[in-house]
Amino acid sequence: APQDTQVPDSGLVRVEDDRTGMSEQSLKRAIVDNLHYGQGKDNYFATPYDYYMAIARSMRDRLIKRRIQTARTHIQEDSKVVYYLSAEFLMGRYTGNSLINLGIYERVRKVLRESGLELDDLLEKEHEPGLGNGGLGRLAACYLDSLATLEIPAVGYGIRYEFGIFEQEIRNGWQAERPDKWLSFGNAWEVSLPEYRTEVKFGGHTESYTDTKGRYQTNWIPEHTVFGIPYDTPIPGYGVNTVNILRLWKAESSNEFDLDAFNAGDYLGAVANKMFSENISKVLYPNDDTVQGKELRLEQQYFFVSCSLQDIIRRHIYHYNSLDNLHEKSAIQLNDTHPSIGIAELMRLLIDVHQMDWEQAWHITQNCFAYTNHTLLPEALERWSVNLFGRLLPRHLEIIYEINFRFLSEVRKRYPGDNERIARLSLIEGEGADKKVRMANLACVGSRKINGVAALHTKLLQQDVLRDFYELAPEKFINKTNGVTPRRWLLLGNPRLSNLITEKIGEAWITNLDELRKLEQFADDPQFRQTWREIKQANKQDLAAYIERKNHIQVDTNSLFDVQVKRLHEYKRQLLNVLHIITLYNRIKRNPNEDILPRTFIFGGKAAPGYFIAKLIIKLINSVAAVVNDDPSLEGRLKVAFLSNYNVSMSQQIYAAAELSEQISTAGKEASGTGNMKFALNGALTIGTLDGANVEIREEVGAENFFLCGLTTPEVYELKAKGYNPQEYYQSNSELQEVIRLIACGHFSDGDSQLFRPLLDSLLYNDKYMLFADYQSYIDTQDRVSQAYRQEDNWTRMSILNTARMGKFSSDRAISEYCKEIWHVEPVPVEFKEYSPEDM
Ligand code: Z15
Repeated sequence: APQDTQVPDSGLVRVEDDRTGMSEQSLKRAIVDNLHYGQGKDNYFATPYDYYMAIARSMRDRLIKRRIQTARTHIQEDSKVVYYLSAEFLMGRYTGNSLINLGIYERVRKVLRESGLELDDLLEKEHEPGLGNGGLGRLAACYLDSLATLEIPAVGYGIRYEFGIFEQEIRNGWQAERPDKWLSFGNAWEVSLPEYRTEVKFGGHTESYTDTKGRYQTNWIPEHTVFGIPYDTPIPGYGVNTVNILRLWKAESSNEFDLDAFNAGDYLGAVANKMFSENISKVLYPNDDTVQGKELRLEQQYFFVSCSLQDIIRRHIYHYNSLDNLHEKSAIQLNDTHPSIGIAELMRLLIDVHQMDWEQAWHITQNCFAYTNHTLLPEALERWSVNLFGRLLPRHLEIIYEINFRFLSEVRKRYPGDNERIARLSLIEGEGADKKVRMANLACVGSRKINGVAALHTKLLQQDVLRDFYELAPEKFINKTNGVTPRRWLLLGNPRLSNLITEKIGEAWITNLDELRKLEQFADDPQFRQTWREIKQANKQDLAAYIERKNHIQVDTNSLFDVQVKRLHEYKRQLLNVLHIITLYNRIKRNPNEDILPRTFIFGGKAAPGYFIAKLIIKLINSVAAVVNDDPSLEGRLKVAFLSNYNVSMSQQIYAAAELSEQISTAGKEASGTGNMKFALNGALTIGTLDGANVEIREEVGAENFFLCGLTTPEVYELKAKGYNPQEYYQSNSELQEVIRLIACGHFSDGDSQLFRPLLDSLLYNDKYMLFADYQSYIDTQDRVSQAYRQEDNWTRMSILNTARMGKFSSDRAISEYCKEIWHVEPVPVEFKEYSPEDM
């Protein structure tokens, strides 16, 4: 278990300590108090869930006290605030993380043990908040942790989805989705603030008029309005008093609107309208790295962005009594284009509601916003049909046309007659009925800074996807390689390894991950290596027990744990991994005595419900598993396990137990990846392509400690340009042919030769992601992995060096760069003050 940091324990108990005290006695009293008065139970009636709630509430009390102090300090110091706007926050369970960040995990564990309760079991009762799809949402969560730890005033703004990412079940090998009813047993962590509810308009039309000062004004008369109710969750920093908030908006029907219908006698119609409004925050769209272009999605985006900007403006005016300095006191980060409608919305609020003139409003807007791009995939770029856009947000469409008119006038001056360039830069694409609003172009024009999420990704943005914008304003572009929080991804997720590290080098690594370098000196120490191995072994045993319980598969904990966990997507190439498994299977079948390294292949990840090919890949993995796991002639040398419902909590356990990390996307397709960092931090070695942040991971850990495979990005481009033909690779590779034929003849589908045809056809006749081109390189590299794993001592050495050299990939490093180079914000330390009578 993690070590506690120094927290005050006076040993004395006072009544007010029930909500703030950190002594064992105070904590015990607090938990009993919350059990009684929060859950209405005593120890006779209380269920494990009641105990979980009591612990969570006891931590929430302690955080709220610090939150109040934090908010006061930020106001007293006129601090500039970072607003992180994101449609997704994939937070994972809060309670363990709060115990860690408060530094009392061990103490609470001890207190509970004295009453025969096991903290770790109780923490598992928390329903994980899964308000995100994958990398982008989890990055937002890591960044909130680092912002608070670095004592930066910050608010995360998003949507309080009633249903988070669906729960995945595997039925007969296929993915099935079930709704994630995460709120049905209550949420101990949120506090609602109905008094800060915010009105959002939709539809209708605009009217222009001249005001009493003779100024031209526009009035938006909406078709209907919706309320946003804010729900706050405290976000504690590690070992500091700063507690920021995550503010999520829930949609509720507005009463005024209902009243009209009710008064007109249309009771059922009014209730139906109410349901329409409340639909907005109902469900998270389950697509990752693709867009669905649905009206409800645009409603969600505008809804939370409008609520958030109105909230920012309300507090700014309350504090400064003017909006002239808004951009000096706020930095608004757009997490992808999902909140980029905010640029038009801030213009509307400043001009139409606060009567600012265009030039000043535009100056403030451009200086408030910065935009993070997360993808190079064309199918992930948001483009809304002008028709739909104008119907839902008529005023915003006018504003976007005006921004575009002014922007293109400047462009024309700079590139006279270059009409193609002007068409590419325009915020509007196409002609006539299928005109589209390009949200990435809006984000670029309206932001002061534009960043990619890994060095290679930023370079490709500049050369490719956003090339015209880069040529126009190169000073706007900046790279911010992603990072992950060492609190959740090592301290909380891998207590055995954290304890060893702290024992050896002290605890400074927790907030200064570069300290891990000090582990290098032990890389050749036999005793240390031995302990390092024992820890991985223990983590593997825990995971093996989980797999046995859930999948009823017995895995050999001496086999190599070869893991690919991430969203299912063709470009991530889970299918290439499967081709390798079948290759090994064929080798054993060909020669039963072949000396093959025993491996356990572990998969996890969700497919977007409408993504047929991704779902078929899941079916293939499970079909291969069914054949391979039960074949006695393999003598247990190969096992395949697809773990259903992969989520943050499960991933913590998986990273701790992993030995080989599969990062094999087609070069140039994965913007960064962040799982790659979590694996290496926990001592797994990477087999990977030169894609996204893999490039930088390899630089840091050293080429000799990284298993490189596949084409590089320039090679991919070249091959595509000269006309890639998968047949050329197929016809000359007999091992590959054998693999494809085995799938094709129905070996993994009870003789059904049609089931996997769509996968095989796409490989043989198109192979958009060039699996065949990389097949041989991947297989050769996997063979090197097998040899290396047999050199136990050297493998352990490489594993230690991977962990030791992961300092760069802390989200603390990433966030301090954002603070200095994009947001221009400074830490604001917060003092802790006990209650006093003056608080009344
Ligand atoms: C998403 O999770 C990512 C990009 C997107 O455009 C969307 Cl819509 C969702 C991921 C990238 O695929 C991944 O490479 C990156 O590490 C992550 O965002 C965080 O930047």
